[in-house]
Amino acid sequence: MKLQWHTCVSAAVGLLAGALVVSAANAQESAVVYKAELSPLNSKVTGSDASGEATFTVSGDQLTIRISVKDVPPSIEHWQHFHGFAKGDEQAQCPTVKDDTNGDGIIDLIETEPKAGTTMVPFNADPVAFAIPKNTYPQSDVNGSYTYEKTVSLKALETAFEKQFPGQELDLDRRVVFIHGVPSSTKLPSSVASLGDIPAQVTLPIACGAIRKSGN
Ligand SMILES: [Cu+2]
Repeated sequence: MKLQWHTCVSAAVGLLAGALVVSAANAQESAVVYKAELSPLNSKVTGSDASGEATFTVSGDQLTIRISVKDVPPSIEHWQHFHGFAKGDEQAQCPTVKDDTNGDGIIDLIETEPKAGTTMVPFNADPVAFAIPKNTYPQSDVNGSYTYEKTVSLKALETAFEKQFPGQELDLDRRVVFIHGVPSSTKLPSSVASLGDIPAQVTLPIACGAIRKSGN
């Protein structure tokens, strides 16, 4: 009788533990996380090795974008986006020194395009509005750090994205994150190209990371 009771209790404890494990697994399953480890670009211009991490957490209809960087030029605004290919299913990649096709020692925005594609989603005050040249990007502090965090409706972003890039889906794991920007006083050779009439100092890539689905 005593033995039976004991068996019964341990079975109940076992069931409870099982239920806890299952519910923890469900909670993990409901959020999908993508990550990009940011590596420096054009350190010779910036004078420091920018680094950081971008995470994209999808939970139901919510996409939370969190970008944390350090060792970027201090006290200026930093444009940041994900870039990718607007046609086909090519995987965007971060550029390397080999992509400095004009050999001026600087990888400018235009030189990143064959590897990384085009500017897609802005991580500014309103990513869904797709206003790329808008001064609502984060500003670094005096130590050259900042953290950007924004939660948007996934559906709203997907709808706006398809309007901008017909036939394309967000496909985060085919994209790369770029951080841009050096002080406007930075002297750059005239060979450094930019987008339209936007100063090359604003669009100069200073960090990049490929977005990948996270293991956890
Ligand atoms: Cu960009």
